[in-house]
Amino acid sequence: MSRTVLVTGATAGFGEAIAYKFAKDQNKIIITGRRQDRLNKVEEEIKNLGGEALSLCFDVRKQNEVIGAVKSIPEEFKSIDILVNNAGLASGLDPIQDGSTEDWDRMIDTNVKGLLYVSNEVIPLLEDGTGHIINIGSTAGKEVYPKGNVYCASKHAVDAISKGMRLDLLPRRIKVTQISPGAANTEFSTVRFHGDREKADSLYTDYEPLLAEDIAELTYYAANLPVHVCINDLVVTSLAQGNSYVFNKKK
Ligand code: NDP
Ligand code: 8X3
Repeated sequence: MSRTVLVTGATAGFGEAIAYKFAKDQNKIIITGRRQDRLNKVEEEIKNLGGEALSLCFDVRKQNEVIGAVKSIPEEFKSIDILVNNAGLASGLDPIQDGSTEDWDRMIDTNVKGLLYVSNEVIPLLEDGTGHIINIGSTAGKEVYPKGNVYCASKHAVDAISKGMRLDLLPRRIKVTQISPGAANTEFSTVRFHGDREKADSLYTDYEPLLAEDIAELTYYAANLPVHVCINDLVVTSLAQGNSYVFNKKK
């Protein structure tokens, strides 16, 4: 059965891997992000894998852009089965007393308000009885780690929003799943350190972190269970991670 899947933040990391995983079943994939060149590349790859693709280039922080993008979805993509709220980021890793309000705004506007803006437009397009929202949370949404302050707060908000969505959408029989990963080697830390790739890479040495493909696998699993089964929350780390901040590194 072919389904329509909208994945926010599909130009890199988890979202890109999720788009490819779902494309293999000849699904229709709506991919979003701010980088049009990346969207073009992912769209091409989805087609190579046998899926149909539609790109929407917008910033989840800008409500008018979100509204315009969802309105522009053509009829054949408009009946959405699965919304994957994945777009998100960390900006900075500083003690609260040294934090930048610009970083704080960026994280709250993207991870919390952006997720809400997209959900507000897409929930009306989900089918009662078969619709599914999958929110990408984080272990940072379960437990705060040193210097994680505002990023952790934004992911705790995703945790609460996911629970709230599940209650409110219960009468419509729309599934709400949160997937809460630990550290994974994507572009996440390069973005967090404002482009410092070397500093970002140093976080993933001496242990085997999660990969984007691991999260794609779990998202696909959650979306392919019998209709009466809903995974509420799936907390996942690599074998080297014991909670949101304790690691078993080789050195
Ligand atoms: P990446 O940086 O690799 O990918 C992030 C994606 O989000 C990109 O496609 C980016 O697209 C998109 N995005 C960011 N800001 C915006 C915006 N304002 N508007 C639209 N799209 C945006 O990171 P990950 O794949 O690792 O992260 C994906 C999600 O997973 C995030 O919510 C993150 O918090 C969460 N997470 C990550 C973990 C990790 O260790 N990597 C662990 C747990 C959770 P573009 O730049 O083109 O706009
Ligand atoms: C991203 C993982 O550990 O950097 O949510 O917070 S972590």
